[in-house]
Amino acid sequence: MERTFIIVKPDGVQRNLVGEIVGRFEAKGFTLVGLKMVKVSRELAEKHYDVHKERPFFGSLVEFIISAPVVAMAWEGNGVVAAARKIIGATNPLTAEPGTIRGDYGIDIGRNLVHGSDAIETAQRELALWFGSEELVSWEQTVKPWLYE
Ligand code: IDP
Ligand code: MG
Repeated sequence: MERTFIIVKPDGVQRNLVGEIVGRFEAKGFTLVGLKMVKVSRELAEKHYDVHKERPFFGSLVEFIISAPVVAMAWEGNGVVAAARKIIGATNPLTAEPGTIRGDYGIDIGRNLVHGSDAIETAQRELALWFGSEELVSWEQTVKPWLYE
């Protein structure tokens, strides 16, 4: 089953929105298969954002993600990678649709609350970077027949 990697960034944790953000994915029906609070090291931050290392905002992005704890999560379900990106909303919270996490709770592109993997391969890379295999829990939700035909 497909999995994706989600982070509640430091702004989401500081603003007490962890429960709200976790709840969006839970209510959709996706399965939580990994969850931990992390004080991110500079090394992990730079690896995670490696694809952006030539961008002008790379420095501030890394400084921000290491500035306070984050909540890292793995979610599982059919089509979860693309669906999670829709639940999160556009990168800039000002243009993100209402009803999305960023559209409902954010203003500034550098304070957009959540990270979500942008493709299945990215999700696999990010999950391997952030979680040990023993930290990811395979389990069957008893509600599954009510979520999937
Ligand atoms: P995404 O988080 O929607 O996938 P990316 O383009 O992968 O967006 O950028 C990673 C993160 O870098 C964004 O979530 C945002 O926090 C930050 N970011 C992206 N573009 C800008 C920008 O133009 N200025 C400042 N920060 C940016
Ligand atoms: Mg991205």
